[in-house]
Amino acid sequence: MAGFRQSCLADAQANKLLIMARNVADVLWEMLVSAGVKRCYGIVGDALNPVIDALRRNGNVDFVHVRNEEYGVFAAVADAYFTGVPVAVCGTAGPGVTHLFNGLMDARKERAPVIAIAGDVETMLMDTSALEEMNPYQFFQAASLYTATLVNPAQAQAVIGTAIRTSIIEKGPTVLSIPGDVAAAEAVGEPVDISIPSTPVLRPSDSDLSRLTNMINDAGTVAIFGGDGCRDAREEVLELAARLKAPVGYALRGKQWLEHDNPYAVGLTGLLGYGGAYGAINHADLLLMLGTDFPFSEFLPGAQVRKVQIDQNPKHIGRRTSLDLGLVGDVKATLQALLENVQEKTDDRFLRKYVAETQSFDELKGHYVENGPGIKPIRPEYLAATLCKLASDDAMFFADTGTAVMWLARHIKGSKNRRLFGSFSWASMANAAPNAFGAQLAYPGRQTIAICGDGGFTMLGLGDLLTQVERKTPVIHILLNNESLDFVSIEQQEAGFIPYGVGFKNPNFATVAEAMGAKGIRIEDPDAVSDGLTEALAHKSGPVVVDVVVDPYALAMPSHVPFHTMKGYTLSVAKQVLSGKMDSLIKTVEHNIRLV
Ligand SMILES: Cc1ncc(C[n+]2csc(CCOP(=O)(O)OP(=O)(O)O)c2C)c(N)n1
Ligand SMILES: [Mg+2]
Repeated sequence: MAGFRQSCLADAQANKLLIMARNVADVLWEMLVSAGVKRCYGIVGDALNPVIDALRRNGNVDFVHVRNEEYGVFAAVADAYFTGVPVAVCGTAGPGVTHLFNGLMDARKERAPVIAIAGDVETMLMDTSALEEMNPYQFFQAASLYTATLVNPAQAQAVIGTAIRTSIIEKGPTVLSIPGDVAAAEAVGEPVDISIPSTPVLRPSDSDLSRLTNMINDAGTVAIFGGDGCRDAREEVLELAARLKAPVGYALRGKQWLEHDNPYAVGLTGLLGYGGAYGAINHADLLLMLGTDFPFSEFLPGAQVRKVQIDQNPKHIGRRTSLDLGLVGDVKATLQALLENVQEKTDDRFLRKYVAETQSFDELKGHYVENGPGIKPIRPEYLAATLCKLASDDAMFFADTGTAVMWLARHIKGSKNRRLFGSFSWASMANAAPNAFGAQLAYPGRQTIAICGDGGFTMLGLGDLLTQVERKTPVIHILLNNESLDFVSIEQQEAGFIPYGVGFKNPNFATVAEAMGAKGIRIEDPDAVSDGLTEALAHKSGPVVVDVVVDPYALAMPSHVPFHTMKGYTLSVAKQVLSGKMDSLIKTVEHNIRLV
């Protein structure tokens, strides 16, 4: 009996040792989980096999097997951006790793905490130009905030910890390159818990704040222009606008935080612009640019308007336009401090003028919406406005780079709980479907809508529709089927080129979707738009593809071409529209564009 007990004890001891023996990959997942990681999107293979085996044994991370690593990264970007919690992605040595790059650039631009695990060749093969070998430092230099290669198990805690902390605190992608032999090697030391500080409060010095207070108090009229940096500062921006009787314009990335339920909102400026924002910004005595790195300097005023910029990133200060004052600080903390001293203004004529201009612009914007039911092929403006009306109040909308962004900017209205997202700063095609997939995994059951280009959807979305079918994610894909890279086609025409390399033939995507196991709906007639969208929005048991045959000649007003490609014409059109001359332009452009 005693002997039996002894042998049981010895077995237990051995088991304990077995349980306790960790490899480096175990340490990796334990640390990632302690930092909040719940999902890892990617594709397995060679160097990653021990990493994925440790993930399986860990049991706390959902491995989201996608068909293309790039799809996984775009999903992770939306997931991480909205939850604020880090998300892992993985790809294996060489070609699997290179598929991560485009999405990681997007994570960098959108400031999403994405941690990439890049499989690497065994250490004995390093720097021998081995099969699938690639230098991660060189390759990821542009995208990653921190890149490390694990060559020794003793590095793990320090290096993994740095990758996690950098990604969360600096908000962006980091890369851990892990050779298969190091991932499988026995760990040195225990995993360490990651302690993440909450975001520190950053505000300008008292003397700078008092300079700003004086500038504001001295100004007759003030306009506000906000970007993504206003994400947590909506309340303060509105309070400041109320105090100063200041119209509030925004960049595309500020729209979802500042537009809804805001009596001071005056729309968007830039090539996608609408409303009184352009006029307000260019005619105020003082412009306050808050948390924005808006890249189109041509739409910002010259020396006739005094300009102040507040941003927590010092690199953003003064790089788009000359400033009278540039301050480094969070918008929220800075405005809270400012509101203690800034005086109330009583004259609200400036505000009322641009709010009224915004309202009348809304009517002009409605041209193709109201006439939509009678126009075939379907006008995308009508499609987007109908979608906006039918979608739920907490829907999350994602738009592909292409004309989808224009319709999102113009015709999808935000609300307190609605979210609008895209590859707004990196401007990659094909982001919307994966973005929506990632959001659906982060917020199961919430209405997630991807407005996709047909170019974008066939570039990346189609293959991974299979992933969505398997996962039964109820993402609503609205396809702008225009058999064209329409955005580029318009770009070419407006720059005086003959459209070339932009046309292609599509199948019936509803049939394709059905064949893949998704729900498919085809809409060809304008009077089927409302019913088709209603049916799609009600579908909860898996992905749905709504194939909408839309007018490829639809033009955004004002135009939307990057400034440097357009020799002044588009800028002039944009500025005319933003100055209230839209109806005559609709006619002019409509006629001219069809002549090309
Ligand atoms: C990966 C990538 N390739 C090329 C481009 C250049 N580009 C921007 S929009 C666009 C056309 C998009 O076409 P589609 O998805 O069909 O949308 P549409 O404009 O027709 O609605 C292209 C080629 C890009 N931004 N990203
Ligand atoms: Mg297209």
